[in-house]
Amino acid sequence: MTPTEGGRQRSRVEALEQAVTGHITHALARNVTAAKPRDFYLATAWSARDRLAKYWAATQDAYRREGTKRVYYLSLEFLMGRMLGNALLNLGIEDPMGVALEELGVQLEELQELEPDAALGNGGLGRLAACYLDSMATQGIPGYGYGIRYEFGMFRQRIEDGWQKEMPENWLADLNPWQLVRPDRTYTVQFFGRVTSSVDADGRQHFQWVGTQDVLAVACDYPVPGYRNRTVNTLRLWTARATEEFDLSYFIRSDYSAALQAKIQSEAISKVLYPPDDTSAGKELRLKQQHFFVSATLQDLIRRHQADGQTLGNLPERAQIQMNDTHPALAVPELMRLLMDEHGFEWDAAWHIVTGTLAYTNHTVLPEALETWSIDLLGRLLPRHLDIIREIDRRFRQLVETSFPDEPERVERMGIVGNGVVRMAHLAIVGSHMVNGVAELHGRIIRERVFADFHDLWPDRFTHVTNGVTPRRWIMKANPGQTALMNSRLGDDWACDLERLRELAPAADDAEFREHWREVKHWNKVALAEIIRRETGEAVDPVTMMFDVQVKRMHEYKRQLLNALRVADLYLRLRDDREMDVLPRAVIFGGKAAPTYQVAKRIIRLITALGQVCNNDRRVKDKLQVIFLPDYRVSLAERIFPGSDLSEQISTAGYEASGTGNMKFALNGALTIGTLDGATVEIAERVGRDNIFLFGLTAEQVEAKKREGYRPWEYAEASPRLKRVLEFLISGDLPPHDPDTYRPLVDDLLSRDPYLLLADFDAYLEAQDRVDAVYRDPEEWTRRAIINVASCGYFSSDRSVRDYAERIWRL
Ligand code: D6G
Repeated sequence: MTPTEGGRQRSRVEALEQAVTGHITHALARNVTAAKPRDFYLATAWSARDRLAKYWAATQDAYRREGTKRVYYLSLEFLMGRMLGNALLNLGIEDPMGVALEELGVQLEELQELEPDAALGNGGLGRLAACYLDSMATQGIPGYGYGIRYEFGMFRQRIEDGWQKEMPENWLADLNPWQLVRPDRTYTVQFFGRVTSSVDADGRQHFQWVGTQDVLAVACDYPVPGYRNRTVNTLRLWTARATEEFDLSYFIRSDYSAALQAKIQSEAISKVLYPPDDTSAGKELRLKQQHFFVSATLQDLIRRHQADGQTLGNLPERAQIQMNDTHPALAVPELMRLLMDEHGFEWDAAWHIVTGTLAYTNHTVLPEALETWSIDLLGRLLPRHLDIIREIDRRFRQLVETSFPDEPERVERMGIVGNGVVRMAHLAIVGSHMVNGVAELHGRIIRERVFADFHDLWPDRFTHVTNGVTPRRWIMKANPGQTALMNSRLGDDWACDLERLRELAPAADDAEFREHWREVKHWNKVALAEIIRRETGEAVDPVTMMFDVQVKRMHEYKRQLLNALRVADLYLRLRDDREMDVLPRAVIFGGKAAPTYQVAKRIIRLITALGQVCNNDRRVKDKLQVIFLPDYRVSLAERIFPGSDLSEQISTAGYEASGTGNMKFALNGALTIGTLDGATVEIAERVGRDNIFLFGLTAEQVEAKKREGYRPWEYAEASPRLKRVLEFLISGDLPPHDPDTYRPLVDDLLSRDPYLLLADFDAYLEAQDRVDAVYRDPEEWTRRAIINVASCGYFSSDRSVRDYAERIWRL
């Protein structure tokens, strides 16, 4: 550092110190000497926000002035995680802030731990939304996230007697330093009521939605800083407020609870995130949430468009709306309604605007997750929308009939309204100009299978954009050790041009670099081991044990159960022969099960039971430990990926649309054992088949097996090891020592096994043996890990967002 640089650094530190102490004194009215860590956290966050605020206002002004097209990312879920570390990193003031706080006698690291995760999402879909916001801001794209500010986010998971227990997550219990409440952006959202019509002097029919129950949507803004580019975008989340604080007539009669009833009902809308994972939660409140956030968002963006001096006719040139799954699909009828009923457009002109503006991302091929709403419910809650949907359906069916004459079954299959329900995916496809899958394979599956009829009609409407993750949070922030090592080779400007990781490939053959690489991994494993000890009381050895990790939502198709069966097999073999020469492993699991998903909860119980038997058997323990890390969430994930050796991506081929955990592992130097599913296919293509452990049936083979009639019991008959494992599960040997606890799992595997665990079991064991062999050669393992990182630059969400911009948003 030159003397001038040193001087500049000094003055930055001093300015930050002043900012922090200033907030403690003025905003918290507290003496700095009496300040607690929580006060320092708030003051630090406010200091960061002050700096963001300046850029925030300037960015929004520039968007207005320059009139560039805006992108609206509508999502019921945003899994943002913690914001402080990210804000400091992106502002480029991490180091001086660290020094400033140190001089004030506190550690930045510790303050960061005080921030509750903003967990307004269930899993991959919500985290993807967060990564895309980061990437849009980093690339200077005028992107806006729109969703709901749930008072209670994703539940906190505890393990009690081995079972999952859900606790409410009150992330707003304390002051939230990031949010900017914007009462000046409040909209009325209507529900229920009825539709009347009138004819004007020109003979045009007009519809009025009357007698409605209204709820107010109040904006709450969160800054989304780009990486060191002075751009700050907005995440705008809506809170529900009652139109009248309370009904005064009841209040006067001292009936307080009746007086508050309406308020409670209205405000329930933004109370809690649904944790349905990917099954459709057939709940009225969920539908209310969807309409609530869609309506407020559309009103807001129309207002902004008009405030820019534009007429609505050119909305598609100035605004693109990306629907993250079908949860925002009511945007189709709601935008039609706003354009026709509120802004006087005719049907055709309105439809042109709607389809020019909207695009839809599909995230799942599970049939049970394709959202539908009963006509009764939708018609009661949103009568005008149902009318509009029926009219869209009528016109659409006509089009299909003309395009495919004499194929009435096809028309029926493609209908938006049918069998008493509205099919939201069909509504979203018909109302969009583009529909995309989230990985290459998934794109193909929706074109050829799930939405084949639609693809026949509109081949050009379908595309795919492979998911990505932000390297700022998932490499730089999560893994400072690896970042520093990479900087030593690449300089420090690879994070916004991740394809540059390629230049790391030659380092894989550099023994000294590999040595450093192993050191970094070692310390990351030490840190993870410490978390494991704190959270579970178990001591895992980062030196002798491979950390073999599967973290993600608990779901049958993700096959945590297959992993558990393999663990059980290893345990049984070790019990027979304790001298057996196997690679010592800590098999680590993390993930939440939807509270009503009994099978998934039973699988968690099985994993914790395996932990009880392995970790308490002194002679097995050195070779096999099983850990279930409770409360998997973004901030925990940031510690897990860097500390992992092996990434388990073992879903049934054809079921995982993309996955993003697979990318985070690979970019943090873990090798993957996996099936050819989702984006793992593309990881394999890039890292090369020698640098990944693939096994199991392909998507085509899975389909073929199902077509031919899959008989899982034959696999159990044919594989003695598999048979023994299944018998072990119902032997009563496993805690809680009741043979019936795991019997439903075993019965289902032997009779239906819809996700083909038994068919892939032997291949999985064989692949794990290959893992063992390579891990025993640390030089080779490290070489492959470096190659993995060097080959995965493609999986930056910056690239994904560029693909969206080009193929879908036409920016
Ligand atoms: C954010 C930041 C603030 C800006 C505002 C614009 O709250 O600086 O003025 O967004 O909001 P709209 O006027 O676009 O709704």
